[in-house]
Amino acid sequence: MRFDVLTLFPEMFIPIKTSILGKAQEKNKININIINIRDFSKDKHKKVDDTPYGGGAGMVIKPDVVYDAYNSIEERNNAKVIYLSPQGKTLNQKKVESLAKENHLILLCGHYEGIDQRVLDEIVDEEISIGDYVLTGGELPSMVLIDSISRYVEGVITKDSINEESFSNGLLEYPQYTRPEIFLDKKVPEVLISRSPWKYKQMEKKAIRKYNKTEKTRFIRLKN
Ligand code: 21W
Repeated sequence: MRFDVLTLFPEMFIPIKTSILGKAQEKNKININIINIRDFSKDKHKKVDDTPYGGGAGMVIKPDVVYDAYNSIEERNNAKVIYLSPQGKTLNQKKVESLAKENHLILLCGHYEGIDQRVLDEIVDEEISIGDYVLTGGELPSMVLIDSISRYVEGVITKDSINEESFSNGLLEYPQYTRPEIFLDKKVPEVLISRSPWKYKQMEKKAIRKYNKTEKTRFIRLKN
């Protein structure tokens, strides 16, 4: 999977060089290319925005600069262009899974009061939001997209980890325990130490049935 990110703040993407996404890039399972929109300004002061027609507060990113940044990406014809915007459709696991089937995604990050509509109409295929709260820009949302999609790319995480969450729709979780057996007078649930995987599976199945019926129980409760 290849990701090209168009942004005015390339330094914000340093974190995705680490951990699982860092490893995935080293192993060439995913390729993340950050493009600084400002590099395509023709202005001597590297200006990328201007005041909005019709007035109002803030600035609008100029269409030609974004268009030139987009056109600098080679082999862009088979790529899907996603504009991260609060007006977009809210991301969910189903959407993540379907986007993971693409080969090449171009992620356009907005800022300020937005990007001139004409270049959006020209290059954007899809508009995505990550939830109903206001952020300062599309950078964190684009990293959320890269992170969630990359999990589905062959070789990034184990198949067990993907299946664990697909079977449960990502909503059903159970509490986890490790040593020590007693912490602050609290004992690990007996069923987990009694080495009775059968008994545990029964409880798990019961919890899943309950979850499917009510869609409320998101935690398997273990009795002590
Ligand atoms: C916040 C951009 C508010 C635009 C017309 C006139 C990307 C985001 C963002 C931001 C506005 C996402 C306006 C969840 C988010 C993002 C920055 C409103 C004002 N329009 N998902 N004035 N939340 N946020 N524009 O904030 O770019 S995906």
